[in-house]
Amino acid sequence: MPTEINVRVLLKSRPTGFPVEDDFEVVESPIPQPQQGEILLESMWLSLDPYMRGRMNDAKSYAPSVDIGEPMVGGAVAKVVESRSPLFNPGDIVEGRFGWQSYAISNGIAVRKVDESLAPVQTAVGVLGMPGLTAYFGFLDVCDPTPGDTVVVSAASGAVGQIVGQIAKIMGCKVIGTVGSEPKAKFIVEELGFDYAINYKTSDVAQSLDNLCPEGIDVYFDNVGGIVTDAVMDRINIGARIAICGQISQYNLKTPDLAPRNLGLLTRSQAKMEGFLVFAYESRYDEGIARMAAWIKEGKLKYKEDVVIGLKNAPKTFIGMLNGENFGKTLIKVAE
Ligand code: NAP
Ligand code: FER
Repeated sequence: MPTEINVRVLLKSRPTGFPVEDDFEVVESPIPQPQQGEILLESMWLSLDPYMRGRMNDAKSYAPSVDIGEPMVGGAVAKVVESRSPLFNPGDIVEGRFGWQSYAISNGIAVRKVDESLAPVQTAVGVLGMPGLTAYFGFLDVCDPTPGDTVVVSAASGAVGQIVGQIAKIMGCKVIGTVGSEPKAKFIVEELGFDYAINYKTSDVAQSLDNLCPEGIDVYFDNVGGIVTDAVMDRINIGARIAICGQISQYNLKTPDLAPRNLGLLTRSQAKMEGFLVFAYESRYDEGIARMAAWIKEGKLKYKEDVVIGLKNAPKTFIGMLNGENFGKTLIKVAE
């Protein structure tokens, strides 16, 4: 039985606009005791993801809000340190929604054993977990790519975007990524094999798209919304497919942007725009994990992580990620 304390990060107040560190409270509590049928988990890696911003609001969603005074929600990779369940043994490495805390109790529901032979265990919340599966199913299923398609992906160096662009290359597409810095632009082209990058903060996105893809755009995988999406939409081809994965440019606005008024573009181009949630593909996760793990082993799929050590750093790291300060999949290393 471990002797340390449980560090927990609670939601202290609901932000309006961008969250601030004071919206969170770091507390120390005793380590909880598992009851019959339960397991005690020591968190190893906490995933920080944009959807968590939505859970800080008191608003209708696919999942309930975090209550004030409760630990923030979040996926994590953890080690079973004590088991009173026949399904788990001490030492098992598992993935589940264990929240922003160093120890958690679980009844084992929605807890997945991590196959340590596939890749480093933290990939279970990265490329071989929720963000990677979002890229895999969102691109292959929603965008229905064909070799030779011109594909644009926004937030292209991030957890989801970096995987979308590489899968698009594996599928024989031409790929353009939009990013918010020069190092990110260089990285997606030179390290990940994207054809081109556009820095939306320093260049005219519309003009860059005209230069880089005069043939138009067949697939748009949208992670951001806002001005990048406006420019892409103006250039979609007949029969284009647009996956609305996320709209991060809108998550922290006090007053949301006007709803899109350019939907006539979909009529003219006979295009399909579809929103999706990765959870709809749960019955096919094993397929996505196996295929992406094989691509990693073959050297066809790379993944970049942005690791910050210590749970107490989760609030500022999360706020930084919403601001584009992360470079790759944002992870908190909680413990070895
Ligand atoms: P991420 O890309 O690793 O990190 C977020 C990135 O968003 C930042 O690094 C920043 O990159 C970019 N960003 C922030 N503000 C922006 C703005 N105003 N305009 C343009 N870009 C901005 O995050 P992720 O985990 O991969 O998530 C990406 C998107 O996928 C999010 O919208 C998320 O909500 C969505 N998502 C959806 C599902 C689903 O089931 N539908 C599942 C997972 C994630 P730059 O430096 O490039 O600006
Ligand atoms: C995300 C953004 C939004 C996400 C889920 C949502 C799983 C869902 C929002 C809602 O239901 O309101 O990144 O990831």
